[in-house]
Amino acid sequence: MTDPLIALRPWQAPELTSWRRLPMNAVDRRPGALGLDGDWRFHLLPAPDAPLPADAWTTSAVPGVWTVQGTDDLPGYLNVRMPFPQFPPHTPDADPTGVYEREIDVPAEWAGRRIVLQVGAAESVLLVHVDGEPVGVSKDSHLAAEFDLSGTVRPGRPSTLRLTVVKWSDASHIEDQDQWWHGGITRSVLLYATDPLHLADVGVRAGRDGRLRVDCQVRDARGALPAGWYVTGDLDGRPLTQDTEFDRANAEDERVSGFLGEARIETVVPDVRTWNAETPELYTLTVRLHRADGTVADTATQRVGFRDVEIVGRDLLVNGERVYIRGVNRHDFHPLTGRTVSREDMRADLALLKRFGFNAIRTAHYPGDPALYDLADELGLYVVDEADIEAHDHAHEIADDPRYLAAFVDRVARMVLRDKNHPCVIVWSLGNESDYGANHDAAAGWVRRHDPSRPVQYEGAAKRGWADPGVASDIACPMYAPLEECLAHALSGTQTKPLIQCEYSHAMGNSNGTLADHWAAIEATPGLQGGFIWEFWDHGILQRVSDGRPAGPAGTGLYGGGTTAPGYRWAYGGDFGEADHDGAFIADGVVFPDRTPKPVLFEHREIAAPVRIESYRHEGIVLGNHQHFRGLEWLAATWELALADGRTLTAPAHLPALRPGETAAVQLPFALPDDGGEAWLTLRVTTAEDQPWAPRGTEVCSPRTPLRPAGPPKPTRPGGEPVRLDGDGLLVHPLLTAAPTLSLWRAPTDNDELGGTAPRWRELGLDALVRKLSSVERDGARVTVVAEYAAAAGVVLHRQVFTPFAGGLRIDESAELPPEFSDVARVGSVFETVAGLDLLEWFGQGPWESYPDRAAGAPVGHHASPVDALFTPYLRPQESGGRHGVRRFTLSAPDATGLAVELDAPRQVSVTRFRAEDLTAVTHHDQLVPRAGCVVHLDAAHRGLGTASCGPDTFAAYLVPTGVHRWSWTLRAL
Ligand code: IPT
Repeated sequence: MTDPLIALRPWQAPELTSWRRLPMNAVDRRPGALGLDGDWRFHLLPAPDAPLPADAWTTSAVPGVWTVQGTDDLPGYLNVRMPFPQFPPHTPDADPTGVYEREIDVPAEWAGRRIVLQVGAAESVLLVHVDGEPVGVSKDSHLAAEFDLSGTVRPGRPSTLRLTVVKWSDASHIEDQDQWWHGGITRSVLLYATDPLHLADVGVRAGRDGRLRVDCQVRDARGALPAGWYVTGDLDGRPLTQDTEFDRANAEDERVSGFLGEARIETVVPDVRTWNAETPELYTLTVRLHRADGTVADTATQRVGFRDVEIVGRDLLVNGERVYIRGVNRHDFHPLTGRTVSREDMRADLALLKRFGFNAIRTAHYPGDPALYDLADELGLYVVDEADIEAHDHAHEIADDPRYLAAFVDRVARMVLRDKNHPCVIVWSLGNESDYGANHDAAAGWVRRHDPSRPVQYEGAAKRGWADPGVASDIACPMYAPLEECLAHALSGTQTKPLIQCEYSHAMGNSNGTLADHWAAIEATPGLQGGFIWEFWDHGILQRVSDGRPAGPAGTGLYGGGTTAPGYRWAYGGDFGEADHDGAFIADGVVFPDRTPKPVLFEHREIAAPVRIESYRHEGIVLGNHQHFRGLEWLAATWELALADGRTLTAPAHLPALRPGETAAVQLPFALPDDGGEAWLTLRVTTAEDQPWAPRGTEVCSPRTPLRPAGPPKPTRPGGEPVRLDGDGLLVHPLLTAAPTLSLWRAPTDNDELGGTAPRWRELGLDALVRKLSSVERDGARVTVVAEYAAAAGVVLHRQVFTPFAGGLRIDESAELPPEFSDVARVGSVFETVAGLDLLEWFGQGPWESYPDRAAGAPVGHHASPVDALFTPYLRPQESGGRHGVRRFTLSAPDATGLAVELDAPRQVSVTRFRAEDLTAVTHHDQLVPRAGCVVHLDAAHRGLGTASCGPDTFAAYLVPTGVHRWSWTLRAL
């Protein structure tokens, strides 16, 4: 006989969102539950209705996705386009279907109890059977599905539980998020038991005025509620009782026939400690459901944060404060499991975000694991909770398709029902990139009735016009809007909603240019309140190069510091043989796949600095507290003074007692030496005590200010070795293996490629400059070499004047860029050194990578790094490793021999093992072969990074102008 669940073909029935699934609720049943995670019997069918062979079982780890567990159904990456051509709600016949089976031993003492199966998440359709009997169906891949097994399993006896997971379904069309496609059970499976009389849901409202309201939904699995039940509770040990006023009103209400099973607890907590992202104060609430005889039938425990969220005018307020939203979009991702993320991993994600100054996440583009919200409550992060709806490829059809109406409302409602008690959740999001239609308004209507305490946002609605996004959005939340448009809106006088970009500053490859400019504008412009960087992860899956397979969970320990062990690589789109894919667009996060921070995080940390140097005047340094809720007492600090003579002086700093928004002048602890040299003051700010997200002593920010600009360069004494040139007029120098030549090009970043700049560079021929010597003139010891660099677009004239001095050589260069050479990558010199010079020490910005439009996070000081550690291993090799504002540097061998370079002005410098063409010749970091010597670039001008892979390019101020560029430097042997 055909299985009725299969006969129903629920994978092609969008109207059917579930069958016999229990309503979603906010009661945490994890404590005391029977975990069913571990190895399950597994078989992968080619289609849901294919016959299941009796043998041929393998095993599969639950939770996990079979796409990284050794099956032939591998991960695939497509952003917008669906991986199959069928229109919604249709799916391909070939539809991988995982059948998971295991025995469950239901404890004998559960006899008479209500027994519930919870499947944490399965993508995309879940069919449940027990002992061959159909139990239920669920869709909505990132929320749990619960089924009542009370009548089906027999306590004390084993039963066979089968979970069938169908990969492609009508639901896939609304789960078309920009991430890998997988199949499997991605969150924990568990079984729990309650008394038949139970808390079906508990809803908590807790405001900053200390008001607490707890609404309990009470049900009895046997049907009618028994007489005499009641609830009690306690909040951090303070007893709470049922609100009799509410009972009376309920009983007198003619609309209510009999007593529906509602009870309320209401109280006011005096002197309440409010919750916010800076001081996430939590209370523990326990709610007990009693039988008439006073015995406890059910208990629910949860943490409560007292806080308000409201929109007043065009401001989003948390506890009355207009907080900046320093957010990031976070997906569920892990380089080994694909999608399954442990609680420890989630904690590490969020702790890292806190350490780098973030205070918000958007759960792009579906609700996270329940543990994520517990952690955000605890660590202090605002959450925009997003429903699992992205109809991207067929957005327009689906947003108004009544067949999908139930799914939209169901997904949004289930998220709200589950997460409503978390103080961290400050906004509900109706989903992502699904156009805008009646289905959205229906879902918005449900939320507004059920939870009027939080705003709703939906980017697609805001597309209608930021001033009036309609019923589906209380926030103007565009994505990748150019800053000037945001500013124009905020200054237009027509703005009615807070403007908080749901996605901005696309972090693909070497990116996030102009982030500091965005924040300068946000902090200066009422109506602009922040945004969410796209995105947290580079979704590179650890892949064995030999057979192209995902390493899977066995790959633990095969990566670190952003790169992989030899023989492995970070796979991106196309690496699993997908016929159609979107390449490295999946690698667009602020962390590497192993959560190693990319340089942008240091930039962000500084932009978000809680304490800042407002100004430096003769009377001293003015410090300001830029937080919203707390003082500076949780911070410790040290002054650091970097001097041009090579010294760095330090002194303890005493942070003044400042309330949010306050400033105070403090005395400068140093006297400046009277050599007239450049001097930079940095305040190193660290955590004074252990924080839940960072140990004591963790750097929080390092605001800085110049105290004295650079003086004129020291005169050089004439003399030195005569200049040696080869027949092409190229410098011959014992420390260089390649003479300094003109460089106008860089290995294109993802922004350069996808934003169209790099294709234009190739048209101009900048990647294939041909040098031709024009003239060599000698004037005493001084030699002038003029060369032409020919590209398809024309010719650039390059002049080098070599002047030897005692102990070194001075090189004055100029390059004249005709108008055809507009917007090039760089103008500067490139040369290569002998092998063995493996340590770079520099005076300039650092220690991390910085570029002209991403240099706010790198203080000026004396820095040192092994050359190999300077390079950032972006997944698709590209321009990397630059340091901005370098005044001078040495490159040395362990025996202290080497070379020293002094620049005429702070310049962009990079020292790596790779020529630009080495980087462009490969597609993955594992294919790079480091050169023995160093490739050194000194740039008179270097183009900003921008974010044009998805969003605005850099600003005009960061482009390389045409015309004449001049730069000078000296080269000495150490
Ligand atoms: C936007 C998506 O919302 C996000 O999921 C991701 O794809 C991002 O872009 C780019 O990485 S949608 C895009 C069409 C602007």
